[in-house]
Amino acid sequence: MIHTPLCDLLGIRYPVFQGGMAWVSEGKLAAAVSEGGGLGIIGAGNAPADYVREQVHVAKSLTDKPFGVNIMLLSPFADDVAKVVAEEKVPVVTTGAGNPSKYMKLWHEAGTKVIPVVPSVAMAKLMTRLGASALIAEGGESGGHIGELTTMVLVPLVCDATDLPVLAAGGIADGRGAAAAFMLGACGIQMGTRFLSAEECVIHPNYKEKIVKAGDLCTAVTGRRLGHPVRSLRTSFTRGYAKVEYTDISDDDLEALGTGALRLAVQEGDLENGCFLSGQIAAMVKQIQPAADIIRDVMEGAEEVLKGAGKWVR
Ligand code: TUI
Repeated sequence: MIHTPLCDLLGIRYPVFQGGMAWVSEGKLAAAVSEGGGLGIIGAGNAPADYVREQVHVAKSLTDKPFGVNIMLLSPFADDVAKVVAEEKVPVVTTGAGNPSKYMKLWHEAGTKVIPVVPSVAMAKLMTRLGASALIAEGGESGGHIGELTTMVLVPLVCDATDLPVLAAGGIADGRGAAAAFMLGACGIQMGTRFLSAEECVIHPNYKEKIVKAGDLCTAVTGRRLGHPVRSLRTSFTRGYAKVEYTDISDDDLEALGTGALRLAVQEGDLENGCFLSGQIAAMVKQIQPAADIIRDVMEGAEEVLKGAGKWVR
């Protein structure tokens, strides 16, 4: 059995987070992950506060175990969602795509543990100073909005920069990846893409099919020109975007190309216009299974790998 300080900090059986994915991780998936012994996380994305509150109630109705909400800080509703998290006394909040400093006091007063995604050493140090409970070091192999550094580089650098527990994210979907994360100094992992194939994940069947059929060169990054690079499956959407990204198209028109594309993928399974966010590791995701089985598979796999980790040592 793998047990780390993160398990004690949060009262969870396995040191595994399910990444808070916009439009994707609703209360049902988060509750299934928490019931399975990990930490399920509702993805607020660009959704209004009422929707997030509703999903928090769904999660509370399905599990007594701790769960979290992820706040996407570029959302126009981030301020309101931050308040909902405090009012509902959500046990854990994770943040992405920005700096959550201005909300830390509010969350701490509500007893909510703050676990930000940090894409750099500077952000790791700042969040440590401001009282974060742990940090998520997410490498650019991951799906959605990505930073510059890879998981292999970012995780040990962040571990060296903080005394807090660090979770590794980006490019992890099996026991080998989880074991490697522990070797880099992490004491937990976060997975997003692997949970896209969970039975309890409510995305359109076309989305799940694309994930389980994805190959090694399956993703592309769009949006670098606008300063927020996003990784998704190579589709007619990414090809169309790439064709115009470095032309004389205005920033507003480029931005408009992406607006609504994620919702089209998740809810309509729109193969033509949808943006199917995914990490590079989709190539390793081969079956649809319950969230609890995913967690168990990955952690039992990690245990096997770690038991054999000394095999080359003489
Ligand atoms: O946030 C994510 N992944 C996401 S957010 C998202 S929705 C979206 N859609 C279109 C454009 C942008 C977002 C889909 N996937 N992952 C966590 C993450 N956070 N990755 C990188 C960062 C990050 C980047 C900069 C965190 C902090 C940060 O700070 C910059 C600063 O100094 O303010």
